[in-house]
Formats: sequence, C-alpha cells, structure tokens
Amino acid sequence: MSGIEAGYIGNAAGVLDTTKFELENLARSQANFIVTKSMTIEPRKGNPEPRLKTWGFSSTNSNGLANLGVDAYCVIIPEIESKYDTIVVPSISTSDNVELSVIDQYKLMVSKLEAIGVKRIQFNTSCPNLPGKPMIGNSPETLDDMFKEARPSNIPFSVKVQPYNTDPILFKQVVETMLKYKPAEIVAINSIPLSMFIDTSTMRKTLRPNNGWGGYGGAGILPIATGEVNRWYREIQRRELPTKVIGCGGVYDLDSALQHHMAGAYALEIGTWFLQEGTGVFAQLKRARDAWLADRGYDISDIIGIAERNPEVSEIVT
Ligand code: RRO
Repeated sequence: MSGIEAGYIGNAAGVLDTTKFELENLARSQANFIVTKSMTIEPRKGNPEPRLKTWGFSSTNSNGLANLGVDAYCVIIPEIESKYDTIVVPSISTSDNVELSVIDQYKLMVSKLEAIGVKRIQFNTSCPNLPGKPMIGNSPETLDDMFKEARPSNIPFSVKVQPYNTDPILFKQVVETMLKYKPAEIVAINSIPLSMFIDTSTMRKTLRPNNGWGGYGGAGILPIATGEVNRWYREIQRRELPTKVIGCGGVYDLDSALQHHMAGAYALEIGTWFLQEGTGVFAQLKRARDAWLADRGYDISDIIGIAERNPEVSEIVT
C-alpha cells in the first residue's frame, strides 16, 4: 500500500499514536492509514500534566510534542508496515531544545525517514502548543525555505495546516507558497489555539501548561474545519493541481464526515472522536458512509466537493 485513496479514513496526528503499542493498535483497526504523533529529532516528554481535557465530542490539549524521537520511529514504522497491510505516515515537527535550525531539523528527519523507506511524510507546520514560539505556518518565508530545502525528493508529502480563517492575507500568501511545492495533500485543520476549559466545581483550569490554554478539537470545530477544507479545495481546483485535501476537525458521525467530503475533503482524519471512543470509530464510520452512498447510488468521488459544484444554497431553512 503506498497511496492515500478517495474516502480513506485515518487517525489525526497526535491521537493515541505515540508508542509502538498504540500504532499497532491502529494497524489492527479498520483505519486505512495511520499518522504518527508529530516527531522531533530528540525524544520529548512533553508538557506537565494534566495536559489533555475531553468532554462530549470535544477536547483541548497542550501535549507539547511528547514523542519518542525520530530514531525510534525509524525502527517502529518498518516493523508495523511489514507486519500489517497499512501505510504509516510520519508526522514531523520541530523542537526548540536542539542546536539545529528549524530547516535543518526538518532536513535531518526527512533524510532519516526517506532512508528507511516511508511512503510519505506529513509536515506539521501548525503545532499550537509551543509557548513563545511562532507557528511555522504563520511565516510564508520560513515555509518557503522549509519546502525548498527539506521536502522529500522521492516520496510525496502532505502538510498539516492551521486554520487561517482570521487572516485572509496570510492565507493567500501561504497558499501561494505551499502549492508551489505541489504537496500531495493538505490536511486541514490542526486544533484551534488558545482554548480553555474550566472545571466549575473546583473553579480551576483543567490544563496545567501554558496558563491553561490548549488546542481545541472535536465537534465544535467542524464548521471552521469544513470552511478551511473548502477554501483549500477552491484554491487547488482553480490552479488545476493534483493536490488533495484531507479533512480533519470535528468528524464525530456520518453527517460531519459527509460535510467534510462535500466541502472538498478527499480523505478524512479523525481525532477527538477516536480519542474518546477508540478504534471502532473507523469501521463504524465506513459502514455508515458505505450504506449512505449505496442507498443513493453514489461513489465517494461523486460527493467530494459537491457542495462547491452545486451553485444554489440549500432551501431547507432551520
Ligand atoms: O503536541 C501537541 O501539543 C500538539 C501538536 Br504537536 C499539534 O500539532 N496539535 C495539537 O493540538 N497538539
């Protein structure tokens, strides 16, 4: 297996995908592909706990890039890919506690991962939880250098992007920069920064790191995620590029998954729903979506971006 095909469903990077045990658990599930926790050159313990809070189909996290380090994943990924019929996509990010520049960190990880034969690489440019550090995705200049110097030469790559909904100028610049390098996929979106959940019974914040702020994921971010999927989809269509959009954010049932596809998502990644309900969500969603498509005589490719091709708005007013 080497590619990501229409309708594929995988896990969102960062959700139960850090250890070999967790990755194997995903490999045994009905997920069509697996993304690893974003890795760095050195292992990281991450932020102090508690750093994750979940509630009804929602989450906020400040995990702080807790991961085993690229060298460990260079052992684990081939083991899993040789044992199971799946594709493991390493997600790569950068640390502030190593000597190398951001670009050199990406270059080193890409070369190590290419050397062990990974099929594709996901660049995480949108980690919301490194206090005091700008997101790489906020800087078109850094993104340009990163892709110019560190993109893999022999395998496809994808980019996990932040929501750009509050800054249309930055969005345009980032679109120009990223699409120039022809990523195989844009994964939209990462969690939304600076969210907070307060436990009213104790009158306390629930996350210890970074003053209690964390990245918001789950059902509530669905409309922002589908909006961002649709913006990327339109930019890609306009340029007639082969890049696909992977929808990530707020998938928690059939309808939310269909909304992503209709906005333009070619494949899906599931985060908070998987975190809360486990690997069964992949099979559950596939079954429900297959039945929905079969009932209407559609193929998945018929509905990808269909809302973009339907010129009228829905007349069902609620
Ligand atoms: O580890 C994290 O705190 C984290 C990362 Br790298 C990311 O990309 N998104 C997120 O919500 N948390």
